[in-house]
Amino acid sequence: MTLHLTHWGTFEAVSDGERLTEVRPWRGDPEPVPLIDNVASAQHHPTRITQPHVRKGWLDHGPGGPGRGDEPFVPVSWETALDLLSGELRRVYRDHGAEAVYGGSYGWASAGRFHHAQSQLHRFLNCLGGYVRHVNTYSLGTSAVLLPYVIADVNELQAHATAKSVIAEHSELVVAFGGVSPKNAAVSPGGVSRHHARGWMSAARARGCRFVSVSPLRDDTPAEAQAEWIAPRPGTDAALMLALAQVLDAEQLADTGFLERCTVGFPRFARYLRGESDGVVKDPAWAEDITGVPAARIRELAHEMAAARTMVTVSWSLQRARYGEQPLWLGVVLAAMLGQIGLPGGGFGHGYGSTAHVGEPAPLVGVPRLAQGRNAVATFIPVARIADMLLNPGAGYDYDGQRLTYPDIRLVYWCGGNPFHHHQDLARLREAFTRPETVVVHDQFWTATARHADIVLPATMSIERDDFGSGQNDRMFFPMPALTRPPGQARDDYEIFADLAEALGAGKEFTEGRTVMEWLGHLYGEWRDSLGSRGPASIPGFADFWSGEGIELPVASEPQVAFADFRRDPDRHPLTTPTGKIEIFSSVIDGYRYPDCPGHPRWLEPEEWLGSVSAQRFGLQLVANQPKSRLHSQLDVGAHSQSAKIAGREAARMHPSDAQARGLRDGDLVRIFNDRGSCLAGLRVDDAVRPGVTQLSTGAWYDPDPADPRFCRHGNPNVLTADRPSSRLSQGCTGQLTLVEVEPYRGPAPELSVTRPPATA
Ligand code: PGD
Repeated sequence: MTLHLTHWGTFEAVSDGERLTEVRPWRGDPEPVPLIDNVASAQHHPTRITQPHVRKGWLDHGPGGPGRGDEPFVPVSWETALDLLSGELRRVYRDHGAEAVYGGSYGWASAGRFHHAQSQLHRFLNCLGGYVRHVNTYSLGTSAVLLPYVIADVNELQAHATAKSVIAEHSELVVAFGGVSPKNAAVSPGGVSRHHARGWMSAARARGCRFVSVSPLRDDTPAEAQAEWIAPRPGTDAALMLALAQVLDAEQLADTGFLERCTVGFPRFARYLRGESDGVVKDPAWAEDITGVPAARIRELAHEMAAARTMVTVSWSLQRARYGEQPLWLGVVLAAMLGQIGLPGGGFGHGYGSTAHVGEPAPLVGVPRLAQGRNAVATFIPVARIADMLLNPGAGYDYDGQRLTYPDIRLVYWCGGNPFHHHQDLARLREAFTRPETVVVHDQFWTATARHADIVLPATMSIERDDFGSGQNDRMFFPMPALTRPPGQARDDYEIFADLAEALGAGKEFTEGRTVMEWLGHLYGEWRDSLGSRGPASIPGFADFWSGEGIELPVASEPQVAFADFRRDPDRHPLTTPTGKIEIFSSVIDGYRYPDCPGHPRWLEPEEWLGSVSAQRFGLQLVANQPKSRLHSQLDVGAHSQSAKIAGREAARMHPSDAQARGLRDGDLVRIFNDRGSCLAGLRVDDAVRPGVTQLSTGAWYDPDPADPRFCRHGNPNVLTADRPSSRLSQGCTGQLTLVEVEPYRGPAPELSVTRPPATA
């Protein structure tokens, strides 16, 4: 049995050299998840890319967009593919410069530090002169910009979140806006060794801690928490939070001492709460109209929060929405008003159910990583502005207090991500993808992104290459020796870039003359030397590490309580915000004069919610959340992912009352639609979904109808979502919430093409 790390867990496997013949969860994992079943079952699927391909029109007529996504591919040899690609890179860098190359290449790729796909791509492009990069993520694009103004850098906040063990021991009440989802807490970038998604909640519950889960989906918090379920209209959490704050303020339940000592701007915010600035008191009756949550329950909840050691936690999903800054900021404000920030089990958390690593003890030392070199290009985009950039070269836009200009991109290079999974309004993205002269993709599978490229190069899966890995805030550092040979002609991204770099005269700079194994030994050795006495008691040499079962990294002896130092002495331990305090009003943000993100949090009415005019035509709020049966779009053809489909389509859930009103039954094939697009899905009728809501997770591979790319035959919700930013401040992705309508799909179900490779010529 050999160990292997993935973003969704660690497994032990037996292989016959070509395939995994036995896979079982790592014995150290207390809560293993079935997602590991996707790996072996997907490896040799017909959609695996096993040879380089070039789009026929590109091969025949040279660079240019028309036909991308429609035309067949021509299988070519590695020699031809690398010749064509190195020639094209040479042309674009020579004629248009590095500013014309988009190498942002967002995506989770695979676990493994050395073969991390973006690091490889960025290092390669830096050797050629640089590239236009992206900033922030689809996960946390809004938080990353807002939180440094309000409380802390988002990465610091996550890495040093109050430990789950501290919550289990001290919290009396956990109010979870967006829930504490066990499916999301099963994954973490870089990998998970021991899952702890449920155990800490059972322990807290056994001690008498209560959980309140505020979400349109009951199962956003696991059964172990025995949570009270409060289901406001989706997208209205800010109104609910304002009303909770209003009760605390009006009934003198707010901790004025903490507000004075540790925050700035409460008086200005209080004028808004009290209706002094706009004539509207944000009381529970006001919030009931917006949220649908009874005013009496809001009032009581505010009392309960004030009377208990309360953790206010906000999921990442809440900020992945229009005006997503507001509920996030209000989570901090509520926690500040309760005055418990910095106390064990109290305060504010962000993402306990959004990824495995939040609330885990932070290792005291990092693990090795491959240096990416220096990017000579300063131009960047906020990650979710990809379609805007490709469609509007030279146009200006706002971001985080700056006025920026979109570059004129001629070549797009993607490695380790799937924009035709992760971006919103896929028909618009498809249009945007016709603009560059050349699109290059390395992937393991014929994802929709690969199908919308010109040059497609087959990459190895992590089980097919030698690497080592460790997840964020994870204590284990594992060797990851290859488990099987790669199928067909698939190659490591590293080898592909090494050959291209050689052809372009940058071979030595890229490889530094090392093979993969030499790199692993070199990086490990450097890391081991750099640690000195900070490392684990005895760190083995590379040979012993490679043949061993992983190293346990040291963590602090005391579990973390976020902001404890700051609370103790805010002057000696100031925050990194502009004033060093928690900012309830931000004069810097106020100074930007963005109507969609003013100087203190507010209720801002989104374009698409159940109270808006559009809801008369599209009466259901689509929640496009993270899938349970796979990570994002990865290994969608794998056995576990496929087992959750209905007649091969992604499953959409809906409350029985909504199904009945539309004449729908469990198992029906349905059409979900709005003005942007439509998709098929299989229906699950389920009272765990709030009435007025339908839930369709992301990640079904986009399968556009040849006659209408706005129609996805498979169930990708991003044909429906809007490509609208959270605000001009953060320009974050807002894929979580969209208005739709659902009807029975009449007529024969169209055949899926996405489970077959594309046509070849
Ligand atoms: P993945 O499916 O993980 O999605 O978007 P992301 O692009 O990260 O894509 C990774 C791709 O990399 C896959 O195609 C995989 O095959 C490929 N790959 C894996 N390993 C390697 C490798 O070693 N080399 C190469 N060359 N390729 C590799 C995820 C993004 O989606 C995220 S993080 C979030 S949080 C967003 N969430 C939402 C949402 O809530 N709602 C909507 N509507 N949309 C979202 N999109 C976002």
